[in-house]
Amino acid sequence: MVLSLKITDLAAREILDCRGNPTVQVDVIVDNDILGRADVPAGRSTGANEAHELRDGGERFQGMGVTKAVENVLKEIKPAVVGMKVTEQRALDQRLIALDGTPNKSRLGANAILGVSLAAARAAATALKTPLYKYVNLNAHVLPVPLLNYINGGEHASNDLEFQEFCIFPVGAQTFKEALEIGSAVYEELRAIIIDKYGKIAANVGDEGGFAPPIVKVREALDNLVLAVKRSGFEEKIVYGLDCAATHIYDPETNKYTLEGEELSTDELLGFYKELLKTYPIASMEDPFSEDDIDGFVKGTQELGIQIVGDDFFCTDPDRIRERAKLGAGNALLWKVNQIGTLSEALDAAEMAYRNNMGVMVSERSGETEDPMIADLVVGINAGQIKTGAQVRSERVAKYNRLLQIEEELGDTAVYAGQNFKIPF
Ligand code: 2PG
Ligand code: MG
Repeated sequence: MVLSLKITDLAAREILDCRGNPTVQVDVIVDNDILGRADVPAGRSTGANEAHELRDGGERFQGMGVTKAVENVLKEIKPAVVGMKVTEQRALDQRLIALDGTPNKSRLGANAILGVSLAAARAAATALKTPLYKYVNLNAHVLPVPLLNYINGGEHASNDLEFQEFCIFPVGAQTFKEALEIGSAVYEELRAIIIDKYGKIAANVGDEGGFAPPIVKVREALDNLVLAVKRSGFEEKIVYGLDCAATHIYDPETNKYTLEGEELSTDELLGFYKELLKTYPIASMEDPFSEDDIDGFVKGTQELGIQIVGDDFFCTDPDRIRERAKLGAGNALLWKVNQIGTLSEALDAAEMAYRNNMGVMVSERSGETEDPMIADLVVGINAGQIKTGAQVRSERVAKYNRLLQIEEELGDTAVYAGQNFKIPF
């Protein structure tokens, strides 16, 4: 049968994410029987400039319901896209953007729009009998270094640790598979250390599967991680990464950051980072300053000499990346599809980053489902780095397992980014 590749139907429903909050799932149907399905992730430590996530409000699910977004898919988006060719991703995304008509997708909801955009890509790949990563890019071949988030703080945990994520990068592994094996060894050493020091109740985990012990000091968290790495025997193969998520420790009224009981200026916080780098082999810091602290990002990028990743700072927005990269603010993009709201805009953001000599780290949101979409996307854009939490919660494992499949599928053509995570080729 010759396929028309036209969208013939759309379905959408409210499902739950890993925190038990509702989120949107969309089905795009092509030629009446080919299904592409995608789930929309949700953040908790969100930036002010993210595309708008439409929530119902009211009492149901503490206001977090997404029935309005689902209804928008069914009543407004469906009639506008049925009949379009599913392989015309850009035209489809542009139609969604125009239909919404607002700068931040607040009318229909970025969650409604992104669900359709991602499900369409998956339906197209399925229709063409191509793995999604290859549909995105016929030259897809880079397996990312996983940034394994083993100690959780900030808005992702119920402890008083201000920085959000303390991660290891197994850059010395030869393959993605080996990186996960190394990660697992470190994780189990860390569990033993945490139980030993803080008691077994402290080995409970945060939103992304990292431990969330009752630690306040950044150095104490890092010391535990370093000790676990030493005990694992993989010291030579590991460097460290932080997500400081500094937007959330910044007070715009005083223009200060709150850290470990002190109020710090941008320069004082920079000084704190410089001291940290003297002790720990940290290779990457995400949002070391607040989302609009351009001065902090410029100085950090110049003076710290490591990868400085912008999450809230860039919001996966090609325009913000262009403007801020010009100033030398940050040298890597945290790439989150739902910050911008369509796949093609997210692809533009990655390209904008590459053209400005920046690295790209693909990221999950703290609210995820079992949908492994970003595993295909990280390989599809040859990003070289993925941040998707610890390999002990199913919504995270889904991504890692998909990457294991992709590595096997790519066989000899697969390249593990390793030390070259910022520029993998
Ligand atoms: C972050 C993300 C993902 P959230 O800050 O990088 O780890 O958190 O999805 O809650 O914004
Ligand atoms: Mg972040």
